[in-house]
Amino acid sequence: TKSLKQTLGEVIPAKQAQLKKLKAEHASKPVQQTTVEQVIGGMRGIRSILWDASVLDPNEGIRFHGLSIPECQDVLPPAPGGKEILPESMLWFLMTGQVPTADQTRELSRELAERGELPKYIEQLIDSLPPTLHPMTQLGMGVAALNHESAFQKAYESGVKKTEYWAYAYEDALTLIARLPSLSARIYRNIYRDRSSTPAVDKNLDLVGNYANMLGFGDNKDLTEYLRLYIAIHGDHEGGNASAHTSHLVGSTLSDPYLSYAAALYALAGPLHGLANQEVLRWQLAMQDEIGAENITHDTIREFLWRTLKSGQVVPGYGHGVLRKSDPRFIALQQFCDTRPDLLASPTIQLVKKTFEVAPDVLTEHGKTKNPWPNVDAASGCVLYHYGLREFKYYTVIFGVSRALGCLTQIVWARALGLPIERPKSLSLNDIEKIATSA
Ligand code: NMX
Ligand code: MLT
Repeated sequence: TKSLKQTLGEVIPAKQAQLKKLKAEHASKPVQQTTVEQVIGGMRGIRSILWDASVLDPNEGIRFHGLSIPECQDVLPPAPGGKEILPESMLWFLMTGQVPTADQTRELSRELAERGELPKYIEQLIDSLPPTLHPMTQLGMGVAALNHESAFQKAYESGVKKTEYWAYAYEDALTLIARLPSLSARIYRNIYRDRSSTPAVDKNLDLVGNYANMLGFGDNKDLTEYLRLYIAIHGDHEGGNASAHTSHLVGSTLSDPYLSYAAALYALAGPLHGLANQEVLRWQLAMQDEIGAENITHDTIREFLWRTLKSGQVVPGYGHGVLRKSDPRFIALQQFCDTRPDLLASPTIQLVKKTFEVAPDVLTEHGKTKNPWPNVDAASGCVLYHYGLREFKYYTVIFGVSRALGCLTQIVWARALGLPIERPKSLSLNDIEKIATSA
């Protein structure tokens, strides 16, 4: 069977030809007109990034190479004996646009496991950090330091031709994805558990099988399946979200994939982006404490929501920069719960469900957010919490393991397509005023 790298090598020329034709025949065609509101409003809706593997529709949510989440669940191979999408099969699909066979997926799992051990100096670096340092700060540091072995950086220094960059970016992408579980598990063990008993990477396990094992939850098959699903469907969310957009920008300077993804992780660590899954749990537990588990009703939740909003805070897990309906990732994670009686009986999961029954109305009445519906973070943490992974400051690290799939895929493609350094034009406030009033 063909490897991922061989398959990728075969699909690259057609995309290169498509890009060349676009450049030659349509370079000056306008894509849209930019408004003042977009320039001063976080660039919302400006179409300006080439990102091939996924597109976000405001109403339908994410599609990966044209497939919705349920369609991916139908065709992308799970683990032997499992049901949920393996992140390896999602990675293959994102990279190539082709659905891998079960054998190809297993080969990729093996390749990742073979690359998965951490170099000693990374272990020493992570072990030297204070346990009070946020797990996301530690993750970014570890990822950046892994560039000590960057194949891309070495190739650049040795004068490799631009047309070959993608192959070295690919090597870094695969090694980084392979090492994220051991790096992330080491951070978890150092901060919250005993690291001395961390198992080594098992060459016969898939990426998440190893991750769950190293975290200390390998015996929990349901949690392992949940992590597979979570990591696969969080893997990419088109190119405009803050972490994807950051990795694309930093990668465009020919900074190597490790440094580019470290930068992305620090965007993910903001509470309006990936840190929201930590915030949702903190907020839901504060709600439970304040109201008292026995007094949770739609009315008491409604009052708590209003208190949050009136104190000027956002309701974490709700709203979105693009989505205008419930996030299909939220729905997929809820469906995972719906098939398991233990999850349905969990007080935290019930609280999340009950909050969902009230929050959209409250947010609509509040009248500020353009989208009163839940995003993925509203659901992702409560299942981890139920299964005993209760240290919610760690949750964004799992998001960080996942988002590498999409960000690193696009770094490889950006090099394959020879995309230039990004350098948009900025405007001063006076410039914008002049443009606005002269029209
Ligand atoms: N609770 C309260 N207010 C909100 C919320 C919310 N959940 N969402 C948006 N708003 C406010 C927003 O702060 C803004 O207020 P102001 O005019 O005072 O600045 C107003 O509504 C308009 O915002 P929108 O245009 O609807 O949203 P925007 O595109 O600017 O921001 C988010 C999108 C996701 C940053 C925003 O909805 C939010 O802060 N949500 C809560 C945090 C969250 O769940 N983030 C996770 C996103 C998903 N992820 O994984 O990254
Ligand atoms: C994401 O997954 O990146 C978030 O939903 C945020 C976004 O798409 O803007």
